[in-house]
Amino acid sequence: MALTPETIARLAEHLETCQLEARDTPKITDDHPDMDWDDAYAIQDVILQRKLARGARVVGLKAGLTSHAKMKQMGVTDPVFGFLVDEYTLAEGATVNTAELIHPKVEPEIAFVLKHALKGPGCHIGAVLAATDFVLPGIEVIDSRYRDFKFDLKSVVADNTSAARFVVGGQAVRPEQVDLRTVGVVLEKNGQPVALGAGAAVLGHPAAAIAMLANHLGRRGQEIPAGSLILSGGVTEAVAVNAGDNVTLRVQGMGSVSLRFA
Ligand code: OOG
Ligand code: MG
Repeated sequence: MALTPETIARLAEHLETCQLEARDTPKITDDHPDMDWDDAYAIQDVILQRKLARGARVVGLKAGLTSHAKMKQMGVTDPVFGFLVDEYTLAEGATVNTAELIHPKVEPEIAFVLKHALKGPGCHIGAVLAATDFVLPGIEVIDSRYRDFKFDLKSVVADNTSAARFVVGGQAVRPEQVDLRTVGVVLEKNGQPVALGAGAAVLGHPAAAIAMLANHLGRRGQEIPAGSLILSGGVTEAVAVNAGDNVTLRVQGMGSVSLRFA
């Protein structure tokens, strides 16, 4: 670790305050260029501890930057992982108050719900599919706290991978009922398709993102608990949204899920 515990705590407070007050900030590596991966995940963890101390509940986990479309859009090369708490959860068809967000974007995702825990190292898509109870469509609303969504990987990890809101819905299906590589994904904004893809855009198979998360946690002596909901990462590039927009995600054989922005 390159940063002191005091600096980690101060950066966590800064980033969380930006989230809660919908204010942006330059990326934190500008002032801390020697920050390392452990520092970045430690800052994310302090943000989680701050939320838990206020009574938040962890409702799931997320993988991000798992598709080439997303990596290219953000100019980075590796996936990142974050947490989901109850304050991020939206009901199907909910209205998102954009005044609480800085510059929201939406992403089409496949969500996994596990019936068994997953533990790395050595976790692979076979183990993920065996541990999966069902998969369903999800829209993630990301909202980087960094000015103009300009960040590097360590900064975005510290910022809990831009997590802000998410919704899951549509039709939950068992993993053996769907080929998650060829499943078609259509994201519509105001009735027009704005991003299209197939599941294989996510690391060749969305379950590979879950395996990577299990292996990442395994290196830290942690596991993905049974019952977890996990977002496997945007299938396409993220799409900016504004007040007045309606967004619907349709996933082949898995129904649709929608959000409105006001
Ligand atoms: C980082 C979060 C990316 C995804 O699904 O790729 C993410 C960002 O692009 O701001 O959640
Ligand atoms: Mg995402």
